[in-house]
This record gives sequence, structure tokens and C-alpha cells, in this order.
Amino acid sequence: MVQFLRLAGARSLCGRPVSSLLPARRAISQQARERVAALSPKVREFVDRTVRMCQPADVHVCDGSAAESASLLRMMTEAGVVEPLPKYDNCWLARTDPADVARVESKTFIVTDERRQTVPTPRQGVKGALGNWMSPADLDSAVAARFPGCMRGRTLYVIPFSMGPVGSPLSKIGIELTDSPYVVASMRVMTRMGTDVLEALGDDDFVKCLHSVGRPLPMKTEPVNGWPCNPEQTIVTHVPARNEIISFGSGYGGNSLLGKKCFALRIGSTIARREGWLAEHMLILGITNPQGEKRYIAAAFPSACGKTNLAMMAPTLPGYKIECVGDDIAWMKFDENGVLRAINPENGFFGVAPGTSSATNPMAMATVTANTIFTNVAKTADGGVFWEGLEREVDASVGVTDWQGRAWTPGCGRPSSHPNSRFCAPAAQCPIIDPQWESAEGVPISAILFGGRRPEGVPLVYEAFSWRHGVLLGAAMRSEATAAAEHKGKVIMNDPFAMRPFFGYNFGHYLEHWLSMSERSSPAHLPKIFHVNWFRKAAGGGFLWPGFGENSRVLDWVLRRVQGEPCAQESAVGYIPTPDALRLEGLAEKVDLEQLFSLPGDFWRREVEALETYFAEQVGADLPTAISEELDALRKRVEKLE
Ligand code: OXD
Ligand code: MN
Repeated sequence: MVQFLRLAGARSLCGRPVSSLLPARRAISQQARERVAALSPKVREFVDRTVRMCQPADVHVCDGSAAESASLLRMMTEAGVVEPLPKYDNCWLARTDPADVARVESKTFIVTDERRQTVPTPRQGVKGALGNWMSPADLDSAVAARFPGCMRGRTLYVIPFSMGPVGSPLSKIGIELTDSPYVVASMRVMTRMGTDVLEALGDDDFVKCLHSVGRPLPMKTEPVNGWPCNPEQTIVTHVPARNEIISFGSGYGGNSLLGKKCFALRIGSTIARREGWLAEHMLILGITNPQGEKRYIAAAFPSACGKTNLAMMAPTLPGYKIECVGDDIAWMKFDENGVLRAINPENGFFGVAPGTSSATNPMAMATVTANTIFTNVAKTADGGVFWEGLEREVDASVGVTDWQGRAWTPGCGRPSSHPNSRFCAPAAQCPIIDPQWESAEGVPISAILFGGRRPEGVPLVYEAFSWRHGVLLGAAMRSEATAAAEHKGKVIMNDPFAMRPFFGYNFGHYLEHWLSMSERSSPAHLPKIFHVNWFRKAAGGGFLWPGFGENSRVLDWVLRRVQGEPCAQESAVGYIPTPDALRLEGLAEKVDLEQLFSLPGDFWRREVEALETYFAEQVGADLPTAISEELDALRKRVEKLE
């Protein structure tokens, strides 16, 4: 069993009892003590243990109010951590240390007694690529080497937060303890946070989230851009058996806003497995057809593949309406009638800024003009933001300062913004937020889409033959790498279910869990599963499909399939649209349907071989038989392709 936070009582460091390293208790203000004393015994115990170990100068229990957030932002402005963006309403810019700009997958671990609980055993000589395991003993050492005294001179913030609407039976509560006011301000946007969460929690258990930037005061060296972090010591760990997350050294995104990837996906997937539901890296959108019929769709794409754009799409197909429930994460559970119900556990969008514009995503642009924290984007001299993609809508002649604080001019040879720069904006501000986005019982899901960036061979859309085949489509997802993590270049990577960086447990067991889900539903209610690819390229290099709002044409076909229209024909990979089924009227340019849906035999035989190798090397004995059988069936079908 992991003994996280046991240090203060029992251990010794460098031969000295830990108690001799503790700060004088009087360092914590009386007011803070009273607020901590008012917490539930379980929360208080978590705070007390952390205070003893991390030795902050003060403790602040967050109430989640606008006044609290304003005062933190004022304080960060004075400290040079953020600056206001006067062109907008209550918007802020943070610049990080360039060494702390993305999730750190190589330093992210799941802690279980047995390695196999976390990851399948890869074939001998092959490096496992489905997560990183750490033993409880190694976690204890990692904590002991990093946390004692790590918050000296800083304030420890207690953030009570709910993933999902407060009080929904599908929601879960966490407490994040952090020494970063940037994290507090961002968590207020990304989660429901504050006093009402503590009230809803009562004496119950919660997910324990501990975060430190790892730079006690006084700092030995000046932080870069005023952004304290400790990249050499960065580590992001999860302990499913104890519902705990422990993160050190990074102040950025998924490494520090612990409700998002760490809780909602990694710990979330382990809770979901225990409780019989699904925690997925999926957007949720509502779509209404010209007849006024509304359905909800969930879709999984790897990071930075346009999830936010699809979730807020402006459909070009007349009469269609899209409304957004969420752009990144879905928690889904079959109800007593076998209907899959989904909530977005988040409260905001932490979207990739570059590429977002009024042309690609006008709804996101409208969302980010108030109450938004931007990180690592460029700033214009008139107090606005700029990034790659805004060339036509922002007057760069007023002068631009890049994400590292240097003067920037168009064509100077370097990007103005970091490719993984972000906006962090309240979801409620999205002009097309779905009226049901906070529904306690969740919205009913009719279809699930899997997809990725596949320049070659993969058709625009195809439908799984069955739930089991659909699980293979998720397992077989591959995509070009993106800037959201530390990978370089444009290699095609396996990213099953877009969850490769986010599995909280053994991927083979995750597949079993997905396969078992069909037993909780009936053919009338089980969502249909599809694979989409907006990114196929012609031999000459251009995209074969215009994407963005035109993707409504694909969703139209998906909806018609959900409604049972016979507008599909069998192919080697799944059902594809019959020749005239895809509605193409009004498209600005003619689309080459033949190329878009072609199934080159060589490509697909290589694809199946690559998948067989991947599963054999990475999943081995943990691969469910049903998935090998589905892959076998696919191999037989593609053998016949020309
Ligand atoms: C994200 C990601 O930040 O998937 O949403 O990386
Ligand atoms: Mn994501």
C-alpha cells in the first residue's frame, strides 16, 4: 500500500527526523487555521498532512468566488506572472518557462502493486508504449525526494472542485492542494470549484490531488518569465487504489490542472471500470437536423486533431444546428433503459490556440473574449492576443510581442505563439453551448466516432459492423503526432481510443471493459460506432476533403444511419455511404469521392500487419480474444482488395 504523505509523522530524511524540518506552526495565519478547522475531517486530514510535509507559509481555502479570482490575478500581475489584456473583458496572458510547455508523458506514471495492473507486458526487447508503471516503493522515494519543504514561503491553496455538475449522480469531487495561484485561477474556469462543492461533499471521500511547482522560496535562481517550475524533477503520478494524484515540478496544463487528464481520464477510467461506466477522451455535441430531430454524438480524436472545432462546428449543410456539450472529455454510463448517458465533467475549454480563428471556429473565438486565461500566445500592442491563424483578423502592424516576450514581425522566421499555447475559457460563454450541457442525468448518446489524422488510405467515414467491431476501430486508432505532448515530428502513432497517454489501467483490461459494455444495452439503444478521417490527402498533397463546417455532411450520414436509413454498403473495413448517400450539394469545390473512399489493398494489408505487430508487441496476452478475432476477420477481408 502506498504510504503517500506519511513522511511527516514517521520518516527521517538525511538522518534527521522529519519533524525537525517542519516550519513553526505559527507561520500559518489564524484565519487560515480557522478555515482549515471548518473543513470535513477527511479534507482536514489531507490538508494537515500536506502542510506538515510541504511546509507552506500560509493556507488558503478557496471559496471559488469572482472576488477571490480577481484578487489572485491582481497578485499575479504584481508578481509578473500574468498580465491583463485590456482589449477584452477580464482576460489575462501568462508566459511560461519555455521548459514547461506541454504534458510530459515520459514523466507520467500509474502506481499499482503489480506492473501488469497498469500496463500489458510488451514483447521482450520492445519498449512498452501504453503508459508508465511505478511501484508504491518508488513513489514513496520520489515523494520523499521532492515534497518535504517544497512549498516553503508559498501559500498552499485548497481547491474543492467537482468534475461534472455539482450534485449530479454522474459527478465526482476532488480536492486539489497546490502552491500555484495560476492553477487556482485556471481550475476555477475548468471545474466547478468552491464552497458549494465542500457542502456537496459533506464527509464523503474524494479524489486527493497534490500539486507543487517545486520551487520553494527564496528561489536559488530567477524563474524564467516569472514562471516557477522544476523541469528536472517533474513527475506526474496517479494511485488508483487510493484515488490519489501527486504532481511535482510543472505548472502547465494537464500536469497541474489535475481535474483534467489526471482525474477525469486516468483516475476516472479506473473508477469507471470499478463502477461499470466509461471515462473517455471524447467531445460531446448535440446535432439537430432540418426536421428538428436532435441527437447527441461523442467523438474521440487524439490531442490537437480538431475536437474543439468539431464540438463547436458551424454546419454548412442548410437546416442543421450543432450545439456543444463538451470538447475534450466524456463520462458515459448506460442507464436502466440501456441508453448511454454522457456528461462533460469539465466546466471550461482548455483549447489549443494556434489554428483557431473566425474562419475555423468562430464559436471558440466568441467564447474567449471574456474571463479567459491565455498561456504562451503572442500579445498585440493594443492589448489583444495573436497567434498563427489570426493573420487575417488581427492588425499585426500595431506591434506584436511573441510568447517569449520578444518583438515579433510577420515573416520573421519563428512562430509568434507556442504550438501548444492555450486558451482557458468558461464553457458557459460558448454561444452554442447546449441547453442540456449541465443536465444531471447526462445527454443520450446515439453514435460514437473514432478518428485521427490519416493522410493516406483511410476513408472519410465508415461504420462498424457491430459493437465488437467498433471496439476494434477504437483500438486500431492511429494518428500523426501533435504538439500537445513532447513528441517531435509528424510520425504516425498508435493512439487507441485517443487514450494512449491517459489510460489509468492495463489497455487489455480496458478493451475487455469496452467489450462488456454492450451487455448493458440492447440493439435498439446501443450507439453505433463510426471511424472518420478529415485529413486524407491526394497524391499531390492537398486535402481531399474540405473539413470544418463541411463535416456536417458526414454527420448527416451518421444520423441517417442511426435512424436506420439503408444508405450504406458493405466494404472491407465497414459500411461506407452508397454512391449518392453523402450530401454534396453546395460544396464550393468538387470532391473526388472515388479517392476519398478508395481502399488501396497494399495500404490496408500493411495497416493490418502493423496492427497485428502492435497488438502482439504491446498488448500480448492481455489482448481480448474478441479483438484478435475481429482483426483476423479484417485481415481476411482486406486480402481480397486490389
Ligand atoms: C488536451 C490534450 O490538452 O489532449 O486536451 O492534450
Ligand atoms: Mn484532450
